[in-house]
Amino acid sequence: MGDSHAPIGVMGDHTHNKGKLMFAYRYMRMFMDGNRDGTNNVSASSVLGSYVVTPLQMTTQMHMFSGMYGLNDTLTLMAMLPYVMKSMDHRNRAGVKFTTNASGF
Ligand SMILES: [Cu+2]
Repeated sequence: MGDSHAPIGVMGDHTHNKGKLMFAYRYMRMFMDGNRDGTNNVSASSVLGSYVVTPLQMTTQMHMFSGMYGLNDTLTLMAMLPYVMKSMDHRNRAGVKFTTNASGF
């Protein structure tokens, strides 16, 4: 397909000629706050009426490594390896706040 590419962030928009390689790195950050039930906002105290712990906010970060390789002029292989880091703040019925973290490939 030559040198034309969609904007960064648009994946799978092109192929490569035989033997051509491409590597990419992307960083993504997402912040979420509050709780919902369907389309309605739900307060933390309302959640704590039904559950012993409520989430308050969460931050997700992702390092995305990807590569492409032109197997031949009509077939391109693509692989993606995301490393995700999540952090969530909580509050329990006793008013104690705490944070949990998770990360990995
Ligand atoms: Cu490519």
